[in-house]
Order: sequence, then structure tokens, then C-alpha cells
Amino acid sequence: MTGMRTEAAQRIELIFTLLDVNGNAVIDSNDFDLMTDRVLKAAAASDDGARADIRVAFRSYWTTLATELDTNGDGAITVEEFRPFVLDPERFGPTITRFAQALSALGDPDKDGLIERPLFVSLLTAIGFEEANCHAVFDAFAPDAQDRITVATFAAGIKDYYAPQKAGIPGDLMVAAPAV
Ligand SMILES: [Ca+2]
Ligand SMILES: [Ca+2]
Repeated sequence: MTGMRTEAAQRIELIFTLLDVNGNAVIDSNDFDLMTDRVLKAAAASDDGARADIRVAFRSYWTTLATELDTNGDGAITVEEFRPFVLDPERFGPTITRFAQALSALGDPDKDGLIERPLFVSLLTAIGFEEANCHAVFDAFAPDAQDRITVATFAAGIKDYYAPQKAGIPGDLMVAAPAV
């Protein structure tokens, strides 16, 4: 049984839409450059090492897509070409793990292991998620009394977001239509 849960398919279609930063219905190298710049702007408080890590992680994400999934070799990934990226965690898990670690680390520039809500929301709205949904996801991660979550919680949540068999997870709240 290697099918994808409906919730996972919705999460993946959303991430595809967000990664298509220039809106031409395919993902290509330029989209990743634009996305990296956006996220680095939101991560102004992070040190050079953490900023370099997210650059490498985004570049690795793109290189993996281009080398493994660009079946017709045109330098662009369609949504159909993108789906196996999440359907095959054995094959793509390391890329997703590296990305999850680099992104979650940007949430913790002072390196105390904790992420405050405003930076969490800034990073994820920079990627393109709806602000109200970012707050809902943060709440679902069960923040402490000072409204913080752990870096490990965020990293695990990112990996779950890409997991084809997971449903009923905080990441599903990203897919919800924004409240009016
Ligand atoms: Ca594009
Ligand atoms: Ca911190």
C-alpha cells in the first residue's frame, strides 16, 4: 500500500503552488532562487551559518527534483512530476530532512532550542502560507506558556507535512481556506 492520503495530496499540491513562485505552473531553478531570497529576508536575525544552511537545503531540494523527477528533461517540474517526491520517502527522505533541519533552525536565531510565534509566522508567510493558517499550525504544535515551540517540534512537523500516509496533523491546517 503506497497510496497517498487525500490530506497529503492536498498538502503537496499547496507546496507545489507555493514553490511555483513565478506562477508559470511549473517549478524550476528560478523559483528556488526567488523562494530562497524571500526566506532569507524573513531570517534576518539568523547567523551566516544558518543562512548558508537554508541556501544549501533549497539548492539540494531543487537538485533532487531536477535530477530525479524531471522525466522529460526540460528543466522544469510539473505537478505530476512532483508527486513522487513525497510518495517515496525512502528515496527523498534525506532531502526533506535536510530542508526541515535548515528551516526549523531559522526559527531559532538565538539557539536556545525554542521558536517564538512571530518569527515562525514570518518564515512561513515568506514561503507563502496564509498567515491565519500559520497561527493555527503554531497553536496545534502546543506552544508553552511563553508562546514558544521547540525546534524539534517544528522540524518533525515539516517532515510530517511531506509524509504521504499522515493525516490529521498540524500541517493539514495549512491547507484550510483562510478565515474571513
Ligand atoms: Ca515556476
Ligand atoms: Ca530561540
